[in-house]
Amino acid sequence: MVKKLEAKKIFDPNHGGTVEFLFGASKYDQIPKNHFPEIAFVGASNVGKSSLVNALLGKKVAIVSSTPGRTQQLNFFKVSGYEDGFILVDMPGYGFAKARDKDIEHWQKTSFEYLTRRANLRRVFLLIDPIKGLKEGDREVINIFNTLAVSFQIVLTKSDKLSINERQNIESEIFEEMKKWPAAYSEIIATSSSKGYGIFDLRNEIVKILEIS
Ligand SMILES: Nc1nc2c(ncn2[C@@H]2O[C@H](COP(=O)(O)OP(=O)(O)OP(=O)(O)O)[C@@H](O)[C@H]2O)c(=O)[nH]1
Ligand SMILES: [Mg+2]
Repeated sequence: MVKKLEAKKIFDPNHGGTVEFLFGASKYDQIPKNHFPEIAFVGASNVGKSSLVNALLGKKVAIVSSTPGRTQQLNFFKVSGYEDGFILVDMPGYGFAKARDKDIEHWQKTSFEYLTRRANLRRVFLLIDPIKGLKEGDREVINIFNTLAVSFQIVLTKSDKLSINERQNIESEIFEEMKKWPAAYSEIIATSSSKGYGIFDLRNEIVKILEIS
C-alpha cells in the first residue's frame, strides 16, 4: 500500500519529525543490522555531503569543514516521524591528496562493504560538485555501482556557485554519460545547502523512496 506522506512533516521538527545521531562506524561489523530504510550520501571529499545532510534535516547534526577528509566514519542519523523511522548515512569522502594513508584505505573498505552489502540501503545519492565535474574517483565509484547494481542518483551540490546556464551544461554532460550507467536514476537533483536550493526536491525524492520501500 502506498502511503501519502508530506516531506514537511517528516523533516521539520516543528511538524513531528525528530532526528538523532545514532552512531558512527569505521568498521563494517560495527554497524548493527536494522530494519529501517537507509539512504546514503556518497561523494568526493569536500563535495558537501555533511552540509547536505544538515540542510535536509534542518539541523546541524553532521560536522562540516573546509578541510577535506573531515568525516572519517560512516555516521548514521535516525529520522523519526515516518512509520518507525528511516536513516540518513553521511559517508567519508574519497579522493583527496593523502589517499594512500592506511586510515583512509580503511574507511574506503568499510564504505565499499556497506554500499555493496546492506540489504536495507534504499538509495545512494552520489554528490558531484558541478564546478569540478566528474572526476576519476567518481567514475571509479560509478563503475562499481553499475557492476554490482547499486542504485544511485546524481545530486549536484554548491549550485549557488554557478549560473543556470553553467548548471545546465554540466547536467547535459552528465546526462550524456549516464546513458551508459545502468544503475543510475535518470533524474539529477541540483542543490545548494547554503542557499537551500533543491532541498525541497531532495526531501520529496526521499519521501518517494520511503513510499515504495
Ligand atoms: N558555496 C557552497 N559551499 C558549500 C555548500 N555545501 C558545502 N559547502 C562548503 O564545502 C565545504 C565542505 O563541506 P562538507 O559538508 O564538510 O563536505 P563533505 O563532503 O562532508 O566533506 P568530507 O567529510 O571531508 O568528505 C565546507 O566549507 C562547506 O561550507 C553549498 O551548497 N554551497
Ligand atoms: Mg563530511
